[in-house]
Amino acid sequence: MRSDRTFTMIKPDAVANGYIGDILAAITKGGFRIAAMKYTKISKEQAEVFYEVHKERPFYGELTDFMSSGPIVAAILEKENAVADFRKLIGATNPAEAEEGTIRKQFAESMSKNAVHGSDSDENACIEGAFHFAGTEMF
Ligand code: IDP
Repeated sequence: MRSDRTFTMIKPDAVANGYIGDILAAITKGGFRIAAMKYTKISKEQAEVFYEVHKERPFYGELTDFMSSGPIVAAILEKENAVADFRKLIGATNPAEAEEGTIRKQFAESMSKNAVHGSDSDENACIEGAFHFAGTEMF
């Protein structure tokens, strides 16, 4: 995947709370073009693979249970400087510390149920995008 793309998920809490439309609007207003998108659900096993880097962290079980607990929206987003600009748009991991106007400040419930995922590097954006999408599903 190119360096002008990042990967996101609207997490199960935000989907259950009815925020898909609001979050997609914020993403579009933030200047991102949707290159790929799907409404889907991941299994506990898939969540464990996706979040393998956090395997040793105390919240790994909670995180993978949560991410497999309900449907998500997965998407690949395109914009110059996509990874860094999207991390700025979503705000800090803990919504209590996120800046006003950020997606997590507006829509997240807690540190674990924090509404959205955003890749933290070009390399991870590429790996995470390929986890969810075939080349023929990216436009
Ligand atoms: P990020 O999503 O802002 O990049 P990471 O540190 O990579 O944050 O953590 C991945 C995800 O794991 C977070 O988005 C959040 O859902 C969850 N998480 C992180 N820290 C905690 C914690 O201390 N307790 C529970 N869940 C956490």
